[in-house]
Amino acid sequence: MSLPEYGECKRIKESDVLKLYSSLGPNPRLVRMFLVEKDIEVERVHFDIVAGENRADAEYAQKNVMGSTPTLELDDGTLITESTVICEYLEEIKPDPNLIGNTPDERADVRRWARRIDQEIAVPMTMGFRGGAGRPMFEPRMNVVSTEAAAELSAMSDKHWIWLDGQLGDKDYICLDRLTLADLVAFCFINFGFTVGWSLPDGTDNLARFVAHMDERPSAGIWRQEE
Ligand SMILES: N[C@@H](CCC(=O)N[C@@H](CS)C(=O)NCC(=O)O)C(=O)O
Repeated sequence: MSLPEYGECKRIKESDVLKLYSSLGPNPRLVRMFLVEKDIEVERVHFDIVAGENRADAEYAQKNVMGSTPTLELDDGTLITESTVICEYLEEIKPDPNLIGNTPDERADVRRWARRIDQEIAVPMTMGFRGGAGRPMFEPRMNVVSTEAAAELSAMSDKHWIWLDGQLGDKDYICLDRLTLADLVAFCFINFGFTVGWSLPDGTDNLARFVAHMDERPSAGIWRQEE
């Protein structure tokens, strides 16, 4: 049995217009950085999530049942949600430059790191923020944990940032010795933290160096834009 070549799923023509429903926040900004790295242009629909615009729009609720951003909409109306899934999709329609691995082994490496960062760091960090400083914004719109649990989750994610710092060591990138989705996920959640008054925990000098060199990439400019 011959398997299709990775990257063969090219449903998109150059002329097609992709629409990204986007907002402030690490998830849409991850996709936007990925798009810049891939040199893919999209039409952007911006929601003010602080004002809850994304949740007040009945049409958007049909496009993304979670009510959150980002959502990618294709010319034919196909909807793709979940930030890392959107990145995977973009990699398939435009394999170069490669950001998720060229071989099954490389892809396993990138996906394992992206998932570890997402699950072990980004999820507790986000839940800690939503149940802590972000409670006034999030409590009316979704389930949030108690203030005590939020503090524990924030402390847990800090410990895991310190763990990631050790894994990074003196390397420039988290895996494959080049820029991958894993670096973009880490960078976006660190920057999200900076936007809400968080700082890298003590003992993360490697991550501080990582942030400084990632900041030099044109795609990092997304984090300096007013929205
Ligand atoms: N698992 C989702 C998370 C999406 C998410 O939490 N998006 C945030 C912005 S970073 C959002 O829309 N927050 C406002 C809200 O949920 O109303 C993904 O990876 O795309």
